[in-house]
Amino acid sequence: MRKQYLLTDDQKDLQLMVREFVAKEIIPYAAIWDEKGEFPIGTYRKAVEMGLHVTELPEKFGGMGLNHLTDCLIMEEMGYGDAGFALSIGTNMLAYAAMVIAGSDEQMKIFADIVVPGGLAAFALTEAQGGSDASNCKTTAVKIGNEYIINGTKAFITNGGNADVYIVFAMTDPEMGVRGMSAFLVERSRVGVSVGAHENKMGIRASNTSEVVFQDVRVPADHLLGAEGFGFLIAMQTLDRSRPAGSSVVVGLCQRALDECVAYSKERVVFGRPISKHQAVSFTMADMEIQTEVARRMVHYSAQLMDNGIFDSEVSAVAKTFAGDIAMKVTCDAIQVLGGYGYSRDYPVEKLMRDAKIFQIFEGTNQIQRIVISSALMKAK
Ligand code: COS
Repeated sequence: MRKQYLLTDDQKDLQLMVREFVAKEIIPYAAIWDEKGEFPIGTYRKAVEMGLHVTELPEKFGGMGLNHLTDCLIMEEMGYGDAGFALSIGTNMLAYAAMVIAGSDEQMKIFADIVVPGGLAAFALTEAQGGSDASNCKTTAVKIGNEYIINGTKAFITNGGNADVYIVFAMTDPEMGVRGMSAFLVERSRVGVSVGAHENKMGIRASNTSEVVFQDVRVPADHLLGAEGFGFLIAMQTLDRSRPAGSSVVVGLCQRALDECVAYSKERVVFGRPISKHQAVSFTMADMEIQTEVARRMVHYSAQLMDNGIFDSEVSAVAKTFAGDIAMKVTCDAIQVLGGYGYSRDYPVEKLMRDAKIFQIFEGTNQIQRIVISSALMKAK
């Protein structure tokens, strides 16, 4: 249900503008990007011209200054076209979220001066041995004089290979565990920053996911975000804030799966009737609609809470988990509706299923989200 009763006229206009962009610049090319496994930098530049890469960045820094809900609307439209592209562009705002939490105006300016003209940002938290265990961080940052020297390797970093600026999490005091982690703004141009292996992924293949290596990278002390020891908190709060926008991408993906099914089911005739007239198919699509719409409402609710200054990890985790889990069901059902054609790469739905899977894994697996949710249940009075 793409009915948007409660949106403002500005939000509806923006939504339409992005929908047209997606129809013209993304949908016709998504299968090619998927095949090649390459980020389409030319399309990114077109999105940059529209400011879609800096949706939430305040206008005073050159961004669009949109709120979380409006960002979610844009991300849903992008996800409708290609989840990999949507996630790459959205990762700019994931990195920005860390800046909002802990960055100074001077640091924000450094970030904006790189990203606004068309740079890409990345959020470099995950390490090979860490994954869900985010505090298991081996990257170190040692302060010498007025500089930090960063050493370590980050893994599975979205935009890792083509980012121009990274938010890097490193241990400034490894003895202190989660309280020994700090966050840094690191420009790609610094000596010692290099890109490691590129992941050859099952889905979201238009997004670049790579290792990033930091070898004796010197950054000025004023590139520390917030204070030493607050890195883990910054990381967790950033993910709380970014999960609704990420989940919007998969809501868009589910909507696409449903629209493909509706169109196909009206054309495909079996036993003398279009398959849309068979309840086995129409009820499947009704269930897809119910799940997609409930996910959308949950995601919008979590964004609206943030727009009202309420940052609730549990709400964010519920939205992320529900959207990611139903996406697997919705996209598998879409393949079933299209039958053999759904399983074929000549039709777009098998890609949607491959793209959907990551939403149960990244930004904290859905098992980790259940830790967050169940911990909130135990704490509730
Ligand atoms: N907001 C604020 N504080 C938070 C927080 C949040 N969302 N999550 C944790 N904290 C605080 C805790 O309150 C705790 O502080 P105190 O010791 O003062 O009570 C501290 O951080 C450590 O928390 P905890 O003991 O729960 O840490 P764990 O190492 O057990 O890990 C999980 C907690 C599993 C929730 C965390 O590691 C996580 O979210 N992992 C997933 C990482 C992830 O999303 N990776 C994707 C990377 S980017 S795509």
